[in-house]
Amino acid sequence: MLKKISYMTAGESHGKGLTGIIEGIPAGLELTEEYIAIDLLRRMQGHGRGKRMKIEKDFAEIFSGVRHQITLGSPIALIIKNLDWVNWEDRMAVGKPKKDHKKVTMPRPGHADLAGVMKYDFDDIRNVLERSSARETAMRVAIGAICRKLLEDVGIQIGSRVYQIHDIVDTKAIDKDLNMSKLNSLADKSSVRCLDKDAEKKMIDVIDQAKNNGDSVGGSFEVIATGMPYGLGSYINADGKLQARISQAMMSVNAFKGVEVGAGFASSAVFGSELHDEILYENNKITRSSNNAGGIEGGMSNAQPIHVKVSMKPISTLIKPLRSIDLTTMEPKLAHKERTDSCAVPAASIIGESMLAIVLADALLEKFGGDSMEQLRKHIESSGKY
Ligand code: EPS
Repeated sequence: MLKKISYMTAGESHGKGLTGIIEGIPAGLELTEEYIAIDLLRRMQGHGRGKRMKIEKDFAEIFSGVRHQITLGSPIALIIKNLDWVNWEDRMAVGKPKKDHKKVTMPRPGHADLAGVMKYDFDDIRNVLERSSARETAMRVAIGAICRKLLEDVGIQIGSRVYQIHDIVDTKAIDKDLNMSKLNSLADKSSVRCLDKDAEKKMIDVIDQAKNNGDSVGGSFEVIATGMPYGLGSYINADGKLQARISQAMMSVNAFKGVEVGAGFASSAVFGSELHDEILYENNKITRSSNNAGGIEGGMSNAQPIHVKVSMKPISTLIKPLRSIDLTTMEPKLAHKERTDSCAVPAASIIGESMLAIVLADALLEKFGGDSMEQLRKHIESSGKY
C-alpha cells in the first residue's frame, strides 16, 4: 500500500545478517549511521528480552545511497550483521554443511512453523522459523529511522509508550501538550516504556512471573505523530485511506494482532455526540474539542495528532512448551523450544513507531512530492495547511 516509497528486507535470524533497501527517499536528507543506531538500540531494550539481545549490537551500515551524510535520491541499502552468526555458521551455511544438524520437527502453536512447512514442502521447521523470526524487525526499524529523519526535518515527530502488559494497565494519560521527543525520553527511561511508576513495577512483576513459569506475555502500546498537516491520505479510494495504510503496516508485524485508530473499539459504545471532535475556531486557527478520531477523518489526516493503538500477542516460543506433534511421526510431542524473550512489548512499541514513520513519510511524499528535500520543503511551505 506504499505509493512513493518501497522497501524490502532480507535475512535469516541466525544467518549472516539482515539487509534492506529503501527507495523513494528524496535527495538532500541529512542521514548518518549514528542516527539510525539510536532507534536500533531502543528496539533492543526492555524488561523481558532474552539472551540474544546481549549477543547483538545492532548497527546498520549504510551501503549505498548516501554520500557525505546526505542522501542521493538513489536506493539506500543497509546491512545489519548478526553477531550471533559465528555460533550458527555451519547450521545456517549457505553451502554444504560440514555435518548433519538435527531438524526441527515439532511446530510451535502460534508461530509460522506449521503453515510454513506445509506451504514450502519443508521437512525442517528451521527453514521457516529463521525468516519468520521477529529479528527481521531490526531492519524495519533501521528503514523506519530514515523515514523518521525525513518527517522530523519537516516538523512531524513520532513517539510512543506502552500502556498495557498482560493485565496490568498504565492509566496515566499522556499530557496533551507533551512533545514527542519528551514522551520518548520519559518512556525510554522505563524498562517497560510506560509512564506510571506503580504500573511499571507491576508490569515488571508480571513479566518475571511469566519468565519463571516458562511462559510469555503480550501487551499494548500507543503511537502518536504530531505536526501533521491536513490531507495526507485520501477519501477517494480504498487504497488511499490513511487508516488502512497504517493498519496494513502495523498488521504486517507477525505478533501484532489488533490496531485501533483514535477511540477505536470504544467508539462503538458511546453516542455520536460524545465521540465526534467538535470543530472550533480559536486564535485564528481551527481547533478541535477532542481527538477521538485519532487525527484521521475520511481517510485523511485532519491536522490533529495521529493516534494509533496496537496490541501484541504473547511470544509463541515457550520455555514450557504447549502440546504439538512430531511432523516426522505425527506422534504427540511438546512444541520446539528455541531461545526466546518472555516479553517484547517495549521493543514492539519502537517497531510501531517505525512502521508509522514509513507510512507517514510515504503519504507526505505522495501529497507534496519532490526529488529533493529542498523541493519537498518548498511544496509544503506553499501548499501545506495546518
Ligand atoms: C529477535 C531475535 C530472536 C528472538 C526474538 C526476536 O533471536 P533468537 O531466536 O536468536 O533468540 O530473540 O524472536 C522471537 C522470539 C520469535 O519468536 O521470533 C530480535 O532480534 O528481536
